[in-house]
Amino acid sequence: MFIKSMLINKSSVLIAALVSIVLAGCDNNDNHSKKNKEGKNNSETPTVKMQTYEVTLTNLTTNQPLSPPVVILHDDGYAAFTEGEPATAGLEALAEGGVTSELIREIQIYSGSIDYALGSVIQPGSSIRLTIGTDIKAPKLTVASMLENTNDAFTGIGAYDLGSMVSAQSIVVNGPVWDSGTEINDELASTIPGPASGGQGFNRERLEIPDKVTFHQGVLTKAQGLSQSVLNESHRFDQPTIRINITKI
Ligand SMILES: [Ca+2]
Ligand SMILES: [Ca+2]
Repeated sequence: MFIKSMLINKSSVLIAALVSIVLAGCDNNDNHSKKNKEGKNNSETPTVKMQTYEVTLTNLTTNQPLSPPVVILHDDGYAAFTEGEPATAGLEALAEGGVTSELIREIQIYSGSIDYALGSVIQPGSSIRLTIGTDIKAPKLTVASMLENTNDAFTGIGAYDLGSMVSAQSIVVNGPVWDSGTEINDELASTIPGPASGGQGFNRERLEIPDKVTFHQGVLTKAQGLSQSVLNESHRFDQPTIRINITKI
């Protein structure tokens, strides 16, 4: 099952985060990781951050649960993904199976300044709110989450500049859908990991040509003539698919 495979693949950091979600009994959760310039990981040391942001994520789709989102505040040197470029191993795992551990590992080895928070699954029509702090004066915001009833689609935003925000200001940003370019959109029961099928998610051996991140063209489904598809009309989506409300505290 999708959730089961996610748990198996999570790092201890993520498992701890999931446990804290259960214990807290709510959908809000924080999970910070700060790197200093020497690349040392200070994630286990609670510190007071210079500035804090509340990020509320809303799933705008009809029947596409969004996998646990990774919310990242970072400096100019980091990019979780770049349109037109091949996906990183971390993005591939997230986009194909909702697996966050590899992307978090990439964050933790990044040598610049970076902080992240990890959310829980966002069901269609639902929202979650995360709080994330940073010492970066003019941070960029990246959000990434898989559309679970797809082969390798993910939504979010990449390196959105928060540098001009002032305290108590709120903004809204809508996120499109990208195809990670790491798996063919065959929509087979065996390759769709979400509740639509429970097939296999992440598979490094399953490739797509061209191997690059592009805007997603949408799922076809049986109704659109793809007879092998396990998806139906409810799994189709329009852009945008995620609404991101950002408040600087
Ligand atoms: Ca694809
Ligand atoms: Ca793959």
